[in-house]
Amino acid sequence: MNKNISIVGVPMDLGADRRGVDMGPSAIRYAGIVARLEQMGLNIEDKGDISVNRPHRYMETENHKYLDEVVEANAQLATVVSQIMQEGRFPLILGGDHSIALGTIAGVAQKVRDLGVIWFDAHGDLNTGETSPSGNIHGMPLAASLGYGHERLVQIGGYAPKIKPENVVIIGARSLDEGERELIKRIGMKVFTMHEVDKLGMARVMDEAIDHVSKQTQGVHLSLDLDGLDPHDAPGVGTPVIGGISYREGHLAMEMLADADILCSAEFVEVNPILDQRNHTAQVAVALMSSVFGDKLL
Ligand code: B3U
Ligand code: MN
Ligand code: MN
Repeated sequence: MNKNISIVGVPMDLGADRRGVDMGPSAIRYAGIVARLEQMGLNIEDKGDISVNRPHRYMETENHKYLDEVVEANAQLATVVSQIMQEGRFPLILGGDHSIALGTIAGVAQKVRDLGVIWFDAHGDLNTGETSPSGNIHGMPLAASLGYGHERLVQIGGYAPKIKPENVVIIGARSLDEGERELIKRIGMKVFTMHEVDKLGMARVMDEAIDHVSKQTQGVHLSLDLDGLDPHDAPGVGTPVIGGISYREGHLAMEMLADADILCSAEFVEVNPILDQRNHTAQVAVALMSSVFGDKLL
């Protein structure tokens, strides 16, 4: 496990078209992420936040809200993330809405050819401009990283595609749009919906998921959307969906990832302190991060 971690915040909410999630990085820092990881003996560098340009009026391009701004911020993020990788450090990215996965993955995949991805989410984030019911880019980053969608999203970082469908798993899905289901079937992607989590249990799901993403890859990126968890445990998210992963299952998943020692990068997204209860969701994010970096109960 890489003990040198570089934190980057991305105060982005334009991909969700809802205020508040831009304050996610502050909420997670306030919940004590740096001190917690330092207590575990890790070397932490906090690089501060990427600057996100806020337009003064609503903008939409072909069913993509705030396309220019989302592309701009993600191009910046990709550069920062690839520099961190180049220095041999582990990028830990704090969101911000899930559109920031575009930049994180663009930066990581530049350095790790054949990158695996574990995507915890209630949603698929596999929409394109054609299939999106909302025009919100936070519902599109996984599709664009696989090479589907608007050319400007697909080409962030200057190359495409970043990842192959056979190296990706989604865990916790329970709200997939019609176009997303079609894409999943067409490209044969592995999805552990809540049905599989209920039926097999999180331990078996994680065994299978880890096996799946690490077979033909040199490193694995963890993209964790807090709305993958149940809204009881993570209420501070913009699009909560009932019936999600419990706090305990989330911890088990993170601990199994730490034991497998396969991660090269991670991001924790969609924490919205405005919708939260006394910063609880940010505290949950910090607890999950400590588990994924190897915090042990004993
Ligand atoms: N699939 C819907 C809803 C959604 C996606 N991601 C979030 N919500 N957080 C969409 O708008 O693409
Ligand atoms: Mn998401
Ligand atoms: Mn989601």
